[in-house]
Amino acid sequence: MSDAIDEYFDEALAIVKAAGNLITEHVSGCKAFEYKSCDIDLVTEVDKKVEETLIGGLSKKFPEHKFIGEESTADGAKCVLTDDPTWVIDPVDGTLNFVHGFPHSCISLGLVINKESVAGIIYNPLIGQLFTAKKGQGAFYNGRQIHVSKVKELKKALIAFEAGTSRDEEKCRVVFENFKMVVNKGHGVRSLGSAALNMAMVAMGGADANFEFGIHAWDVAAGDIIVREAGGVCIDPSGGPFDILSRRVLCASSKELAQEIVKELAQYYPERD
Ligand code: LIP
Repeated sequence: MSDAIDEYFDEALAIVKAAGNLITEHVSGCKAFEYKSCDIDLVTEVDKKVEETLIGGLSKKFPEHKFIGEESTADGAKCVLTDDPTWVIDPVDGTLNFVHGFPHSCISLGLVINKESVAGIIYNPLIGQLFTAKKGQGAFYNGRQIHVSKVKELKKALIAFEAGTSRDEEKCRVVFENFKMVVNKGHGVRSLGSAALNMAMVAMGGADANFEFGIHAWDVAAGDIIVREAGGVCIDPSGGPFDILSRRVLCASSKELAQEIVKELAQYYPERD
């Protein structure tokens, strides 16, 4: 299987790097956008073009592979995850950042086989950040192997955390409650505006944990394998196993830190993907 994953990964990486040029054409922000679910949930033509480029390139190389993409789903495609090799794509993760010209947006591409992430690429071409991992082969940042931090206690943990792009009242209440918990009990809060890049920060040991409710499979498929290959854990925020379609994620440098966060979190259960 690892030879096949190597072949899939190598082809995907070349396509991702080429697609990154579509993003770097807008270094000062992409001002042409449309609204999706609300005024802070946006999509640009670049999101759509990057996804088309990735799906077009990968389906040509691997016609039997399946795809779950953010913008294809927005256009009505169903999120169906089988055991087949499935590419789970966020073409521009951090679209709000991309519109504003805040340079923390990335292509997030995960390869899921038998419902398990086995390879991941998180590529921010705006500032040249490439995070990669393949099952059993470690996690890398710009070619250098990375490892999660050794932090095991919430009071020493820097937590990557997002307000999200939903105006739902109950979701916002939970966001504020959890923000207060982290500010009071953690070492600090950081918010990049991209779930994938937040998870990449945990993988490289820059942040010690990240949790979020309301994300989608395409936000976390790559980050899941990258964090785990960097020696971290990726679980459900209630403490159970990670479920890629649940729209809930908690990743951390250690299971001890993850379990302490689980005990403190106000929970939110969005509709599944
Ligand atoms: C975004 C995520 C972010 C989350 C937003 C949104 P998008 O993805 O990366 O973490 O807070 O709600 O889902 O929409 O920019 O691809």
